[in-house]
Amino acid sequence: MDKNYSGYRAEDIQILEGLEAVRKRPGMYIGSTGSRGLHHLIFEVVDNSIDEALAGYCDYIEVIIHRDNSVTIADNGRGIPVDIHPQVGRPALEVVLTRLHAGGKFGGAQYKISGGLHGVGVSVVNALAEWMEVEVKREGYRYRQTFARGVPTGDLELLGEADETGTRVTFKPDPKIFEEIEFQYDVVHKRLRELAFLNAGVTLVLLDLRTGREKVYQHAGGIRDYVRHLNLHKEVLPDEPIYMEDNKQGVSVEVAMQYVNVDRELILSYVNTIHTVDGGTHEAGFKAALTRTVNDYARKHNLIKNGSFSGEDIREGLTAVINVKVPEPQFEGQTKTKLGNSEVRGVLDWVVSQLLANYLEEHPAEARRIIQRVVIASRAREAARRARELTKRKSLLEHSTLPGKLADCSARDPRQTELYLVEGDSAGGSAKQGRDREFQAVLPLRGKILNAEKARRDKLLGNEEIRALITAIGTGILEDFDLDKARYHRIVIMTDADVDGAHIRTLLLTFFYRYMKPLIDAGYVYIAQPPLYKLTPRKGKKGETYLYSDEQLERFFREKGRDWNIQRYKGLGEMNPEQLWDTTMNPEHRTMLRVTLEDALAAEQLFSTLMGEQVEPRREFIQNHAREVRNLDV
Ligand code: 0RA
Repeated sequence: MDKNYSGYRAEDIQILEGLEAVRKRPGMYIGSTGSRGLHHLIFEVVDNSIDEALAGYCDYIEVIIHRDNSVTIADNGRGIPVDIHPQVGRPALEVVLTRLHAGGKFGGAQYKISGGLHGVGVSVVNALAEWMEVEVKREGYRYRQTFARGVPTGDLELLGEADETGTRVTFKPDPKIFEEIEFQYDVVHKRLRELAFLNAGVTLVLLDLRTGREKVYQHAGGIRDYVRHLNLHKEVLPDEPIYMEDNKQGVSVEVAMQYVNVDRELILSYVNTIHTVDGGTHEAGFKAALTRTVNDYARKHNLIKNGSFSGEDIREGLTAVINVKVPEPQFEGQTKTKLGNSEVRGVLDWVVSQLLANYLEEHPAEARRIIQRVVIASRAREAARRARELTKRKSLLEHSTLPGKLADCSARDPRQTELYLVEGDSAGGSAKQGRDREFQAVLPLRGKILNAEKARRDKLLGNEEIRALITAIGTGILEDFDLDKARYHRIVIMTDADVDGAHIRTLLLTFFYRYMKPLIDAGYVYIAQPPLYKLTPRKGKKGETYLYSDEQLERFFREKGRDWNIQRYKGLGEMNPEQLWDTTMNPEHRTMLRVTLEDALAAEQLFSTLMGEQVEPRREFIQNHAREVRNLDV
């Protein structure tokens, strides 16, 4: 292995320093050494394959998670070049894999995925991998080179002939760098599905050899399919999403939109396949054009009497996906998820104004129904405003006393405090006893909390559990929502690992999504991770172990043998207060999942399916999930 390597030159020392920097401060390159950073390794390589697709050379990408948590990413792109790099005097592949930012220098793709944490280059992945193997098929031949922690363990080898082209990267994350090296199927699944929506015509495949799960993602309809997917099982308007596509000033623009019969607005925007969570100039341009164009149309056809519709009224119930490709994106904000390029605002404004006006003129029936929907939204908002003024805001949302069931904490700085939402009074009791009263508050919630789908605002606010929840959190809801009034910056949903627990979690997430969405955007909502198993040694030794997933259990037995008694926790109530503290609430030992907008959205969609007005999908769902839904009491 090492003996094949031809030794150092001045060049190599510089390279090592580069990759050494990556290993010393990995967070600077991939954000973190936790689960996010770990998964970023896969996505970084996949982004390179997507770049090949954007350049028009690749339509198939496969991700394989192996049993040892190594991963293969294979594509049918052009393959990483292997010719000798003129300045460096080494094969281009080796240069790309061992030098920071070397990838971009080779040109090719017009819209290289770069910015934020993306586009740091495969060399960063190589530096953070215990080992890596890269295989390339190109210009009739097959090549291979291997690396360990970013350093070549041999020269580029010629393996034989090849008809096709492509790149296959396999690597194992370095346990010396990452806190955990277990990839999560769900995280990879979500990103690949998203990429398939954003890149119509590219087939992505996920194969998890640890479980045998396999999934193929392919969406000929692109972001139109994305919008259909987001609106699944809801009443939609128009029947087919409105689709706009154009290219101006080197910026490619794609927008799909459709209304649903739910109050919320959902705009997902992407720049070079990166989800711009905080929006930016592309979203601003889209919104400006949408408001102006709908108002212009309504005026021209006498559908509005006087004044104009507000942007909020026009966007109520709207689902839109914006997908732009920008040659040199500038990302702003703390999380680098806001597009800054000012020229993009004008491009979106122009494209959407033109194409949406065309659509409305060519589809008068649909246009009329959309305006009708906007009129209703605008009347409802006006009525709600008057009602609020009438009651002089003396309502429950202000100055009301904290609910009696809330066991509050003593600290008052919301940045330090957390609120546990616990299912049932018995688990609530354990949590109250087990918590740290200084900064942890507990609010027990009863089983059937609410039906946020059918219950509209007034009824919802009449529900006692919901009122307790709203007052405890302190922010108010909907247009009265004020993030600064949040009494806790961590709101933790803690439910049993069974069907009822999943049900309550879905209900709560749906509620947060629809009525307190900024709370999710701010990253304040979490899901507690209580253990599934407790293991105690059989032979009177002490030391118990808690395990949090079936995979962990399987691995534990592989590594530590079977000499343990297993207790499967059916509910939080089975844990005494100390155990609950040790395993689930103590910040030093616990893991919590931070809820993303996507998680909340998925919950809301599940909820729509189960509780929505469309009967057929609900029946289908319940038939397909008969076992899990058996206990569901909705
Ligand atoms: C450098 C230059 C070119 C392609 C790539 C790298 C490349 C990297 C990866 C990583 C995974 N899959 C990949 N596919 C390609 C341009 C190649 C050319 O101009 O022919």
